[in-house]
Amino acid sequence: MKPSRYLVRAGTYMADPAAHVFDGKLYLYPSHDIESGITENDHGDHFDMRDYHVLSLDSIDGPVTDHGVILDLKDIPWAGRQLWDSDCACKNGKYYLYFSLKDKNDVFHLGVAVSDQPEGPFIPQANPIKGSYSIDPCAFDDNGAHYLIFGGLWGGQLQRYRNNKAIECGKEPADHEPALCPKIVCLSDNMLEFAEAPRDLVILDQNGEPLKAGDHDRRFFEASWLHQYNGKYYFSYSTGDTHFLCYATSDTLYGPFTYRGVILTPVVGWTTHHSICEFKGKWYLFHHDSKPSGGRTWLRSLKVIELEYLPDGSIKTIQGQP
Ligand code: FUB
Repeated sequence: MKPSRYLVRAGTYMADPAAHVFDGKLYLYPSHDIESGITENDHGDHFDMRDYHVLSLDSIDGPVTDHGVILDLKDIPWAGRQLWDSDCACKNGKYYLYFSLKDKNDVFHLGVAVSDQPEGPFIPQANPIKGSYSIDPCAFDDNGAHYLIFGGLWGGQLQRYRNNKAIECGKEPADHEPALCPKIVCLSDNMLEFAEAPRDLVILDQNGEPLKAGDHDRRFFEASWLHQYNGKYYFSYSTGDTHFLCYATSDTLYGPFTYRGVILTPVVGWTTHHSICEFKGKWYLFHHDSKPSGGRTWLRSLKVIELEYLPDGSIKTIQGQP
């Protein structure tokens, strides 16, 4: 297997790559990291991104085309600050970019912007998606029915909600209590709204118990991704403060999912975020690290490496710092 490779030239910083194949081409929808001078803190204020680009590749080893800015903070009517992770879905020839953004009250919501082509430009809706909160939308197409999976702790504000309602005191549950879950929601026919109330995507341990909030090596933190392999649903995510990319599997879309293991051990940098995509008959992990920026966690670089499934459907662990 080939070693991982960086996808964007030195000095350009991008992260959180969401990979999709549209019309035979591979498209990446990353966050666009910048140096804005904000001091690093647990709220993630230093991730102060202001626009999105889209990248495309005709072959996995070939050149990467940067299609330039596809959506700018200044063009989003409800924008406060911080364009975090995004993802894209295609339905009936239109493309929908789902993104994480703080409103003018510094509260994260999910937004959507529409284009006639995968490389944009995307036109944002006037308001965030009604009922949306937190960050990191992953768009999943289940045979023509479209879903978002989302959520992220700490700076991603998921701890401020219970049962889809904002709570007075936004704390994580105690260590012995079930961990907060990522959310899954079906999208409306027009792709612009939630068609239902978001549900918990529950992750169980091998004994069938929900992972506990204190299980920092395995519990969900942020960076949701969902894909299907051999008829099973694979939900993968970051454990945040322990810096693993993990996965859990289920026979059904809404779960519950069962924890299966680590896909990627910690990389250089605090965050770890990814997507998994099949392209021309091979499976790949797209992710980022902060090695090229000398460990500056808010200046990340995109990488790709081939993913290996074992005969029992498990994923071979990749070393983040080989
Ligand atoms: O890029 C900003 C945030 O960092 C993302 O939304 C998180 O998943 C983490 O990668």
